Amino acid sequence: MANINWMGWLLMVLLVGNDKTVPVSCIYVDEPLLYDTFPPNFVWASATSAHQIEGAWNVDGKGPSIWDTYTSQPGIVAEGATGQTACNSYYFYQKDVDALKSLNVSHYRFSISWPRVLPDGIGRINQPGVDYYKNLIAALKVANIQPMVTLYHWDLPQALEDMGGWLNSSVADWFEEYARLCFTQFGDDVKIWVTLNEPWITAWQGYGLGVSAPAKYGPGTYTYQAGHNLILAHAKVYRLYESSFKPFQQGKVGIALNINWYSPATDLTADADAAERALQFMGGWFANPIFGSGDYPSIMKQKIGEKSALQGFNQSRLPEFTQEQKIFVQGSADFLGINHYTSFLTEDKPSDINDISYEADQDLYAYYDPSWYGSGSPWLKITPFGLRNLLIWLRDRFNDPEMIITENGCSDTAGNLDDMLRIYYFKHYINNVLKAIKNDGVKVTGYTAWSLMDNFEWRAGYNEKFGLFNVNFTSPELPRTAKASASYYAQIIRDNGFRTDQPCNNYPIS
Ligand code: PNW
Repeated sequence: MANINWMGWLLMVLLVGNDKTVPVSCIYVDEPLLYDTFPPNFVWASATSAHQIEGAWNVDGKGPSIWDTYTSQPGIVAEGATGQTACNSYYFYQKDVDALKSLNVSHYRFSISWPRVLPDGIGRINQPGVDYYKNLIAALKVANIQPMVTLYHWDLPQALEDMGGWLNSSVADWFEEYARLCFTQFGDDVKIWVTLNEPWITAWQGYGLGVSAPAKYGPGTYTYQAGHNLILAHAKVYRLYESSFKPFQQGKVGIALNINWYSPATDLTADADAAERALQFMGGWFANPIFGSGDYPSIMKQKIGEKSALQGFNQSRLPEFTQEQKIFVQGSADFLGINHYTSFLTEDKPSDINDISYEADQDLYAYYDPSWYGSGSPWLKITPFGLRNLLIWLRDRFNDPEMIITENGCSDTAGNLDDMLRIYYFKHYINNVLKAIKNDGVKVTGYTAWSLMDNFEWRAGYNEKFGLFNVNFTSPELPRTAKASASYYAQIIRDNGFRTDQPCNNYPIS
C-alpha cells in the first residue's frame, strides 16, 4: 500500500506538475464529500463528437468540413495531426458502444457530422451517412443506451463556409434544413437534442481570434456577428422542433454553452463586478437571449456600445435583435447544457480603447491561481468548487432552468490507465454537482463525462487525452482500453451517487 501511495504521488507530480510544482501537502487533501444519491432517472452520460472520433473523412460520399480544410494546412495542428482517421468510429462504432455499456451510462452524447449527411450543407442527402447514424443508434438501442445528439459540434460543411459560414445570416435557414433532416431521420429514437456545441468557440475562436476553424479574423466584429447568427439559427431549429416534431416525438431540445467560473480576485467591488462581467460575456452572451430577457446582457450592450462609439463605429459592434427576434429567441430551449472545465480569478482592468476585440470589451484581467492543480491542457486547472458556483449563478440569473452538464472532464498527456488525476477530477466535480442539487436546489438532471475515449483534441492533436478509455493509436484496430477512471465512473453511476464504502470515495486520490 505504501508503495502504491508513493507511485501515485510520483505520477501525480508528473501529470499535474508539467507546468508547475504541486505542493505535496495538497495532493492528499480532499474537500469533504457529500455522501448522498442523485435524483431518480438522473441522466448519466459520456460524450464524443463526430470530427474527433469518426475518421472516414472522405469516404462514402462525405463532404469536407471546415475542420478537414483547416487541418490540411501545415503548421496549424500539433505534429500535423488530423481527424482523417481519429478513432475510426465510422467503422469501429461497436467498440464505442461496448465501452459505453461497461460504464453503465444511460445516455451517449455524440454529434452528427453535417457534411456526412449533407455533403454540400444543403440539398443532396448522402444516404450512407444517414445509415451510419442509424446503425449507431440501433447498436445503442441493443445496449439499452439512449442517444443524446448534438447537431453541430464545429464541423460546418466547407461548402457553406464558402458562402460565408456563420457570418451569413442565411445560415439559420441552412441549419434548419439540416436539422429537419436529422429530426425526420433519427427523431423517433432521439429524445435529447443539443443544437449547438459551444457557440462561444465558434464565434470567438473561429471567427474572432481565428485560432479555430474556419480561422476568420475579426476579434471585435465577426465575433459578435457570428454569435448573433448562431443564436438565431439555434432558435430557428428549436421552433422547428417545437412546432413540427415535438408533438409526436416528445423530446427536448437544448444548447450546450461552455462557461468557465470567474471568482473575484479580491474583496474589491470593482473585482466582483469584473467577475460578474466575465460570466455575462461568456455565459450571458448566449444564455440571456435564450433563457433570460430575450436580449444580450445589459452590461454587454453598454460596454460594446460605448466602446464602438469611441472607436468611430457608427453603430454598436454588437448586433441588435428586433422585437420579433427577441420573442422568437426567448424561451427557445428546454434545458441549458453546460460544458464546464475550469475557473479563473478576475480583476477589474480597463483595456486600451484602440484594442477592438471581445476580450478588450470586457475591461478585465482573468488568470489562474498558481496553487490550482494543472492538467494536460494549459487552459484547464482543476477547480471543482467552480462548477457548483456556476450552477448557482446560472440558476439565479436565468430563471432556474433545467440544466444538463453536457461536458466535464480533464486531460493528461500520458494516457496512462492508472489515471488518478482524472479520478480526483471526476470525484470532486461530480460531488459538487450533487451538492448543487441537494444543498442548493439547483435543477440539474444529467451529467456527461468528457470524453468516452482519447481522441482528436482539435488544435492539440492527440497530445491532450481526455478519455475514460485509452485508444492505442499505433494499432490499426485502435483498441479502446478502460482506464481506472472508467471503473470509478461506472461505480458512481451504479450507486447513483457517493457511497461511503466505495474505496475511491474514502481514499483521497485513487
Ligand atoms: C470542449 N476553454 O472545448 C469541446 O466541446 C470538446 O470538443 C473538447 O474536446 C473539450 O472541450 C476539451 O477541450 C473546449 O478554453 C475548449 O474553456 C476550450 C475551453 C472549453 C471547452
